[in-house]
Amino acid sequence: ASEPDTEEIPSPDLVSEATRVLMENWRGLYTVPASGLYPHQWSWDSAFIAVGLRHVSPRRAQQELESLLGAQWADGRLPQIVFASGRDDEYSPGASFWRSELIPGSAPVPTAGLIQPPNHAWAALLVHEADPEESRRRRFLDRAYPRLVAWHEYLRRRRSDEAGLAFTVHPWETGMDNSPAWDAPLAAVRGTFGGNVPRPDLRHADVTERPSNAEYEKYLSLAATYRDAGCDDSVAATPFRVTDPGVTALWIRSELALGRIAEELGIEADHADRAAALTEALEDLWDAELGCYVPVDRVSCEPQRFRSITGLLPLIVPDLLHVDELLGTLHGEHFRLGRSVLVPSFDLTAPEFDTSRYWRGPAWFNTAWVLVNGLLECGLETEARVLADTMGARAVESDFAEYLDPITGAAHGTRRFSWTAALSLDLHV
Ligand code: 2M8
Repeated sequence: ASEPDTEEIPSPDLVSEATRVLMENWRGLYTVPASGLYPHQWSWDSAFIAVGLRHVSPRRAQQELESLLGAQWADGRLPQIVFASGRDDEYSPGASFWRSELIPGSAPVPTAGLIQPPNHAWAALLVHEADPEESRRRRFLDRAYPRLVAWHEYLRRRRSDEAGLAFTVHPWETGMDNSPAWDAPLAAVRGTFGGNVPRPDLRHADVTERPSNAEYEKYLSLAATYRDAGCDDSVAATPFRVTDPGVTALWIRSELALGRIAEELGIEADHADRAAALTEALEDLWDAELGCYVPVDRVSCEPQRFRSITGLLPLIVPDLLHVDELLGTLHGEHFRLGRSVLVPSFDLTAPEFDTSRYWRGPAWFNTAWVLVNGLLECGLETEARVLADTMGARAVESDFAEYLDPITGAAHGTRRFSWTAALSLDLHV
């Protein structure tokens, strides 16, 4: 008798519906994270979106990254947000807050001055691999490579501490805005924004799901301080300064991707050495007792000793020293891989854990996608497949929710969210 055929057949619903979400959110040269709540182009969203878009249209996926790279600053930074014109009232802080045109060396288009995690070179390589012929014909990598190198150079020269690890100067830069890991560094920030906190986001999302007004006061005050220093890292006295394992892990993965891109272009470069040095430095963030990597507050010099999703993302780093312990943490009671929905963004057993408030517990599709790649890196193909399949099923069932309750699977945040669609699609074609 022949073996039962257990091969996964991609669900037609997922592929066609995810594609539809990506088409709805496409704005001609880039994709918004979601219409309504996020009306501009976001940096790490764009890279994640390009990873999915490459299966629908390799050309659009290239354009997605090219439009972000086109907003690069003279110092190499890729901005957190590239603002669409005429939408200033729809999102805060917008172009009229940043006034980036007044800052020397800013982009030719209005942008925020902050950054987001560096997943772009990784995405560029994946986009190239989807259709190398089209990529070569359009000289995609030839044009992207120098800009991606300049981006990493910005992190290395302007944003690195003595150990060589990049620091973030705002919770928004980590991509995990209100993670409990930022509570203490944020509490130590003294500035406020005077109580006048515009919250257009609350027109599109429930107040219990978004960061609080008190947090927004600090966010705006920190952003204003950085802006008023001309976003100049050599003079900005940033009261928030955090080294983050997730940011570091994505940087390493992207540095390795740059190495592959350089090879494709026949360029000799030392990306592998850089990645190795970063991998070594990452070990400074290891917390043996918690069994995961932890962020460090560079102002107080205190490690932020929580088990949060950012501390698991190093699973994507090849030759990681503590891979077995990290897998133990992912499977154990704090994250319950396979028994919770996707992977919670924060320790299920911690008092700070919240099932529905943004980055304080809910399960996100981008971090699940990173961990699928992490499990693959560890050779755990079956587990990676199970997590990928759950992502696909949950994405469709939740109408591509921004995030989920990690215990019940209830949908939260906005719907028809681009990276939910893109990354679920990526794992099912
Ligand atoms: C969220 O962050 C923005 C600020 O950048 C916000 O709260 O308004 C985060 O989930 C971030 O990771 C994401 O890039 C952004 C857009 O999807 O939304």
